[in-house]
Amino acid sequence: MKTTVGACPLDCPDACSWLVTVDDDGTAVKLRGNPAHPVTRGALCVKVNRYLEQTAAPDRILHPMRRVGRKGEGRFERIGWDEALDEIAGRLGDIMHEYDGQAIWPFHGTGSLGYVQGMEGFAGRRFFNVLGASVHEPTICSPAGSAGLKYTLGTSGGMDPEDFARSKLILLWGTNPLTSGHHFWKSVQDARLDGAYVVAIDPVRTRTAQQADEHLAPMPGTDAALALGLLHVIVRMGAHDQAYIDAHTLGWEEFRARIEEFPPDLVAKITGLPEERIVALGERIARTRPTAIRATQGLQRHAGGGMALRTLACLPGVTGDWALPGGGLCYSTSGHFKLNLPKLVRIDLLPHPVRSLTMTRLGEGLLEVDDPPVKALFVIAANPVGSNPAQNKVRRGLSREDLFTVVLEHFPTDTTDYADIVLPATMQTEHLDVIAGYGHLYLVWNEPAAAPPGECLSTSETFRRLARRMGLTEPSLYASDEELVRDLLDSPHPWLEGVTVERLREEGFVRLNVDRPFLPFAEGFPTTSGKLEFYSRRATRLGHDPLPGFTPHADSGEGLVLISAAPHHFLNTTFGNNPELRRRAGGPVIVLHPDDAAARGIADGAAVRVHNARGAFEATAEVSDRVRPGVAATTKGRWAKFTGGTTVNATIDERDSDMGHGAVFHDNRVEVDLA
Ligand SMILES: Nc1nc2c(c(=O)[nH]1)N[C@H]1C(S)=C(S)[C@@H](COP(=O)(O)OP(=O)(O)OC[C@H]3O[C@@H](n4cnc5c(=O)[nH]c(N)nc54)[C@H](O)[C@@H]3O)O[C@H]1N2
Ligand SMILES: Nc1nc2c(c(=O)[nH]1)N[C@H]1C(S)=C(S)[C@@H](COP(=O)(O)OP(=O)(O)OC[C@H]3O[C@@H](n4cnc5c(=O)[nH]c(N)nc54)[C@H](O)[C@@H]3O)O[C@H]1N2
Ligand code: SF4
Ligand SMILES: [Mo]
Repeated sequence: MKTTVGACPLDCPDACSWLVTVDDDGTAVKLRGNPAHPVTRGALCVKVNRYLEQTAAPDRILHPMRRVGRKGEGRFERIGWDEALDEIAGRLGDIMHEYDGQAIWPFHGTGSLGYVQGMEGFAGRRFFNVLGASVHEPTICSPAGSAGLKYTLGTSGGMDPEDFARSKLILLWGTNPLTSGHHFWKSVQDARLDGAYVVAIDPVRTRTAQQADEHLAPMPGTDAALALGLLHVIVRMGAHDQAYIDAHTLGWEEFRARIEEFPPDLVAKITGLPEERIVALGERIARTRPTAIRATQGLQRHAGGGMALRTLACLPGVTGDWALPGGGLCYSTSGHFKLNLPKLVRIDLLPHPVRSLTMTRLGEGLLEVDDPPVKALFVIAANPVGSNPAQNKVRRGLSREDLFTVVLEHFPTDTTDYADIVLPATMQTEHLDVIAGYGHLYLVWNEPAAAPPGECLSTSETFRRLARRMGLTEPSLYASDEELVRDLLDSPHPWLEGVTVERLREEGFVRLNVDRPFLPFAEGFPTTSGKLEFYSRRATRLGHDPLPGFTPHADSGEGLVLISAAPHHFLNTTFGNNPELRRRAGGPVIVLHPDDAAARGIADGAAVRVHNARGAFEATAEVSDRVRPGVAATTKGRWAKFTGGTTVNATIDERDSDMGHGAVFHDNRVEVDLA
């Protein structure tokens, strides 16, 4: 028996460190949380506890396959790697000859956040750069919030989640950590032991909201107005920190005038919250130092998602919390990892500048983009039929007979059904990688523990072989996995000093070289002015309001606002095929407020059809005041092939949010009828 250290590759803030026990004949027999990692603390989650079961699942793809049926049917024949690589190389050569490399779209998803095999390093990107392929803009998850925060703070990185243990007031704002990254809860518990008060702000009474001391349920997409209303109360009380504002912020007088425009009675109308609850929370923030805000991705999947985070990040600038251990805001820590991404992805290998294609507008990209049209699509660790907006449009795009689609996968998803060639990919216990948490400050090492089953190849190796097959001579295309990590770690930034492959291997994880508590803006803000920018020239230049403000929902009008947030038992569509997790999750449910259900003659447990002009799906109604009136809730992550051919994503629009081309998953109006 031997034990190998690894890292969970899934798109989850916790980036757990795990230990794999391998028996004498090389089979991985046990996978558990690493007790030495200060955030993982020996526990994984309900999903990843079944990771080894997934690696050995009977539906795992073990060999290259070629389509024999119609696109979408999912009928394939087994072929060899040689045949698969020959066919791909031949088709790519033809497309490049007839069009241009930009007719190729390397569509990277979030199935793995590894820098070597996954999205963070755009595995295979060097290869695509040499071909001059279009650049993939990874917009599906968090770009709106990140872009918004950058206007205010100069970075999307904020507090260390571990420092929430020092907070006295915690606002869990548009985040459901007990489902979507439960290791953060330890910090909340520690803070509570020390007397902290916890408020959840979420249109839905989630698992997390149930555990909070107080729950406010605003209408979705109104958070920026709420933040301005809270600031109104704080400023009226004179509780703003003038000394901090003078020393560390830009544009206070202008911002103060904006705050004046949002008195609590108006904010009550916008948010649907009682005025006295807004005032009470404003007063509580005014008198509680340090106050910390945990706001994550759910909050920004709206037309005004970028503006929401931009505005929220001003709150600790007004109260001075950014200067205090346990004060400030945390969205994602990924901005703090100053890795050498340019050296890893080598954008300089592009023969000429190329266009970008936006991940969340795949339907449009396949059906409407011209000059050149997309002729080859590589889907890498993504399941766009399940996870993208506009499911029906995506299916139409993927059905194009003249589109050559290659999917690298573990399982026969709704997307592999449209592939011309399917390539079997290794899973995390079978390849090398390194992961950065976006909910902590550690780099986590993943050593391969077991041999890949069947003919599975890692993504990095797949692209080395394809490069050879195409006769490409650029030496960096043949870098080994370990060389790729060395390029990534080759950074002069002091926070990465001493972070080496050797140490990562030896220790399993390494914390960034930052103090504890971590005050990210102790030396100033990484904006042009060096200050927190209430007033942003950069925003103005890029066509936005110079000041933080409130941007309303775009999908206005009739119907209920449908939120489709993280499911407890799946991770996006990953694990959506696991029989035990499917059993525990049950079928698709839509939660309706009793008033909204009554207005439609819908009783608890009724079969309903949820629809809008974009599409429809079927679900069972749960009538409950867990949702506020006007709002309905379901979860993402189902496989369409198990739920009658469509999921909630059939109802979602391909529209961009206000910043960063982010998606608008929760900015979605639907009607609900008895089925
Ligand atoms: N179990 C599990 N864990 C996951 C995932 C999963 O699928 N399953 N997904 C992973 C991924 S990819 C990500 S990006 C993260 C996402 O995790 P979160 O950032 O937690 O995102 P969501 O689950 O989309 O939404 C979080 C909460 O925001 C609320 N919300 C939606 N709109 C609004 C709004 O306008 N205002 C307010 N105040 N609240 C709003 C929703 O009701 C929901 O409870 O989780 C990761 N972790
Ligand atoms: N309705 C609704 N939809 C949403 C959201 C929402 O809030 N509501 N949230 C969105 C968010 S936050 C995200 S991040 C996206 C996620 O959307 P995607 O990025 O498409 O992620 P998944 O659906 O998990 O599909 C990932 C696939 O990658 C495969 N995979 C995993 N690891 C590897 C690997 O190492 N190599 C290869 N080749 N394949 C691998 C898995 O088997 C899985 O099928 O979904 C979005 N979709
Ligand atoms: S999904 Fe999140 S909580 Fe679960 S093991 Fe992976 S990193 Fe940890
Ligand atoms: Mo995500």
